[in-house]
Amino acid sequence: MITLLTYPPAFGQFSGSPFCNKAAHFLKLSGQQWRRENTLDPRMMPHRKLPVIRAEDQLIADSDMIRAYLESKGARFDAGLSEMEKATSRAFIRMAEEHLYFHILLDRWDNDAVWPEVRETYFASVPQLLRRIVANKVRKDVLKGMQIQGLGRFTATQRLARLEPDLEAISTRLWQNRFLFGERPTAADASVGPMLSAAVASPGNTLLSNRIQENAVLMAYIARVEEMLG
Ligand SMILES: N[C@@H](CCC(=O)N[C@@H](CS)C(=O)NCC(=O)O)C(=O)O
Repeated sequence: MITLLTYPPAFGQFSGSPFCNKAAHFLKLSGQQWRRENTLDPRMMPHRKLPVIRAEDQLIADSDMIRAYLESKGARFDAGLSEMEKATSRAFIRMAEEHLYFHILLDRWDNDAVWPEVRETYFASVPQLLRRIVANKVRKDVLKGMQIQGLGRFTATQRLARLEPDLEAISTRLWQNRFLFGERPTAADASVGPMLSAAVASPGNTLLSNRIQENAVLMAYIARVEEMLG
């Protein structure tokens, strides 16, 4: 039995982390037997991040490495896709995980209006007396990281403008398909779906969450991908 080490449910989602939600999608699609184990503390994990799976007495970190492990056990997430589609799929995955994700991070960590809710959710395991001190230090580090990454220097309006072509690219693929590459979910859906869904689930209303919520195609797609998690 595979164990998914994941952050607990948050903001109405399987987990507060879209990467943990992605890993759960892959596990579900793989047909393997698995269970979840919740933790809020990733410090003992190989990359000090989650998700991680425990399988055959090994810890496997990183959602892409979890995907590779499941594929090594026979899962075929992209069965039926052409080489050209697989290449496009890879680009959509990177767009979701290396761009959209950082906007979600900023919507959660760089927004004073929702920070108390984010803090109390993410740091619930830290004793109350220390919680604000620990959370504020981590917040400072996260926001410094976003300054270095670059998106932390954009205004909210500039960020939305930068996201717009990505959201349009996703919608374009969905005009005629239930999922990004056809009638059934593939690897790209396990990545793009949870990112869009996490953007909408973030506490408060952000320009990004409003933009997605106003788009019927994206909202129907999020619902379809979420249905897969059951
Ligand atoms: N590339 C990793 C990203 C995982 C990731 O960024 N996890 C975040 C939560 S969404 C985390 O555990 N962050 C804790 C930290 O950086 O201290 C994957 O695909 O699994």
